[in-house]
Amino acid sequence: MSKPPNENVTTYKLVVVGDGGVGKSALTIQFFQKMFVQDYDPTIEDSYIQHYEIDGQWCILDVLDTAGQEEFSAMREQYMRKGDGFLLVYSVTDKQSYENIHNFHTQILRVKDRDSYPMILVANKVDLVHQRKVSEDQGKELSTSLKIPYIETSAKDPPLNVDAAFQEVVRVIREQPVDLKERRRRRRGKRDWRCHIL
Ligand SMILES: Nc1nc2c(ncn2[C@@H]2O[C@H](COP(=O)(O)OP(=O)(O)OP(=O)(O)O)[C@@H](O)[C@H]2O)c(=O)[nH]1
Ligand SMILES: [Mg+2]
Repeated sequence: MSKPPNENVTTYKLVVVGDGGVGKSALTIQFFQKMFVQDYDPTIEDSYIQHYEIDGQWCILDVLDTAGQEEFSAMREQYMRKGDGFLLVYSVTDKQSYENIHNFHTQILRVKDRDSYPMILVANKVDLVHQRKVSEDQGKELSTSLKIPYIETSAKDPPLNVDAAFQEVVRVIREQPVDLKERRRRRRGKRDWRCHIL
């Protein structure tokens, strides 16, 4: 990997959403800190920022790890408004978390007032093969109906597709046409949430 450039680079605000316990924090921490968090400590809101090179282009990834627990759902609209791209995460061991993906998807489109928005569908915990309740076919079926890419991940060591999931959502954002105002905002890298500087 080459050195991060000194000049301004584009900032992408990524938001990790999904039900409580599906592994949003485990995926985010595996991506940023290269370690697996075994314990479940429900998140209120955490954020991480780091220079990152994707497809030979440097950017700043500003990732918000959100609360899945229902009691914090009032915060959703606010972070949805600020995200440039979303990882919609469910656990393959939890059918309800798969069914709830529709709600997150619909709410993001409503908040953004758009017919489509950069998102990917993340099927996590695929290492738990014996506890699996949602098949790969069901995952792909959902991703096709939502018209977003599908990826299977495991945040557990050795991780599977964790870096690939974050990279993929950036690719989807980069493929979108962006208006000039939005491009300037991303270049300024204005932050709206508190972060852990790594
Ligand atoms: N086996 C396995 N366990 C995982 C994986 N991802 C997360 N876990 C475990 O699942 C539990 C919940 O993970 P978290 O990352 O805290 O879940 P979360 O989605 O952040 O939950 P909230 O913060 O409440 O929304 C923890 O005990 C993790 O260790 C995975 O890919 N495989
Ligand atoms: Mg969490």
